[in-house]
Amino acid sequence: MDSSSITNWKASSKDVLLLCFILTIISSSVVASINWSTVSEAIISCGETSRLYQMAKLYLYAPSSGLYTCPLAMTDGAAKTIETLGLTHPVFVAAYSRLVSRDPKFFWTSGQWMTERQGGSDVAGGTETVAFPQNDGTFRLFGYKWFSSATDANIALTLARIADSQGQVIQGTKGLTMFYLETCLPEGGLNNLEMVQLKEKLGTRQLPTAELLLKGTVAYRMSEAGRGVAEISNMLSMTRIHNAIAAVASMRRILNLARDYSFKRIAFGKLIINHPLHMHILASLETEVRGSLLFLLEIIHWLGKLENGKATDTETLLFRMLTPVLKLFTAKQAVAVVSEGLEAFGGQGYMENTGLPGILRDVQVLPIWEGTTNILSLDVLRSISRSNKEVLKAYYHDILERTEMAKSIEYLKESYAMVIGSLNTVLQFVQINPDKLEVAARDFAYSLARVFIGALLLQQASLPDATQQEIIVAVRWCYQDLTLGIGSQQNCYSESAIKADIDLVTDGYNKKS
Ligand code: UCC
Repeated sequence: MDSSSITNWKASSKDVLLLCFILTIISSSVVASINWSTVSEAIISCGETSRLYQMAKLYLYAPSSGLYTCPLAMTDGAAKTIETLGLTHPVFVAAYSRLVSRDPKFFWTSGQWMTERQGGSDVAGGTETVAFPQNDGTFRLFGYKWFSSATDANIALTLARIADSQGQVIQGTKGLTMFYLETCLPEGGLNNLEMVQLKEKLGTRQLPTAELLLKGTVAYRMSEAGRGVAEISNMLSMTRIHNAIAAVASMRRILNLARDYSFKRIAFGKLIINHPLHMHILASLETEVRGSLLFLLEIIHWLGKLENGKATDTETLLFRMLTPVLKLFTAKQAVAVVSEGLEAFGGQGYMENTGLPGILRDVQVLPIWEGTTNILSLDVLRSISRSNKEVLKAYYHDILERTEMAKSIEYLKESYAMVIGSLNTVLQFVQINPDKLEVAARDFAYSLARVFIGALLLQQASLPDATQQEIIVAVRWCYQDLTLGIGSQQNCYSESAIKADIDLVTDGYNKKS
């Protein structure tokens, strides 16, 4: 990225001060492998840690942003896509300069219009929008976009099928091409599109999401014809990381509120901070949040390294496999942690005037958009097969390396054994059961996440200056079943078990009605 990018900004003394502030706030939960003393130096040279700085700010901002982090995520993804594809057409160059601008008057945000009426996961099966080539090299798009978040964005990246001279299109993934469009025309007015209706959503209501009718919208081709899905994955990978930031930040917000409340609320004659059961639950949430934050920061660290040409082959492979794991794991965890967090307020957690229910409503979108849990679990399998399983070897060695020190520390030995035992179980499962991987994909992805977080926590707890709390968190994390019993429940994934699943789900259901 060049130095004008939002991700590789030029640091001012104010920025460095802000960074120190940020690091103070998150210092109890930083990634062990990051040498923080070099961070401010690296920022000034816009190096591999600039992504950490960007994401640390977003992490702090997200819970109070009124969902503005959603357009920021897509803007980041659009800039990254233009840059990765090396697009030099003046339209893209001009847009890029706006997307990465720090001048509010010049800055543009981007949307991402991928979902149509036929559905969102199976993009190739759902996309009906047709792009008609024009003599000036542009295209006119005709179609219906069913879920366009941050509809007030200045531009959008979208998918469509290019029509040939007879108006015919190619179906399936190979017929999809990625396009760039501006929502308003230079001369004013909407770009031949109609906002049919704003969506009524469970949460994220601060964020306008609309159904849009494209009626000849002027657009520019961004990808090679037929490479739309593959190329828009650049954007998806970024927005999935942003999704994880929102997830971890929401967990931290509710937990900090619950902790504060426990110092104010008196029940059964004492502050609830003094009730061991209540503390036990908050401590388990604290463990979840710290583990997730480490996972998030590690992925972001790799992202920065990748963008600066500093990532090793192992890190490149792991980044591809663990980005969907991060998204799916933290999103689901956010719903569970925020729900539990609300309970820590008793009835107040259910009252709209506390502002707490909105946090739960908002996090419920995180497992749904940007790839549902199942879709991302399958993406994990895709990344494994694309690498000929090399990524699993990388994962194995990475975990051995991270946990090396813990092996010989007396109070971490048991946790170390848990992580390594679980690691072996997960990898053996892949070797022994290639035919069961699809149905087990979600359990498998969770196991990858839990084992990896265990390794990160152990790595942190092994450092000479590890705090008592970091050691406690590592031990607690590793005490749980990190593999969800994947090794012992192979029968749950067999063909007869799949049939039994259908029988169970359809039991009592009248298929004819
Ligand atoms: O929901 C939305 C609302 C926007 C709100 C924004 C919020 C931002 C976050 C805010 C934080 C606060 S937008 C819609 C989101 N939709 C999705 O995420 C789509 C979910 N579905 C999938 O991801 C599916 O796995 C599909 C669409 C990719 C599957 O499609 P296909 O056609 O079956 O895909 P293929 O054939 O497996 O892959 C086509 C190509 C392959 O490359 P080549 O052709 O070179 O072999 C794949 O390797 O795409 C490549 N590919 C990827 N590459 C697919 N997925 C990836 C990936 N994750 N990374 C790299």
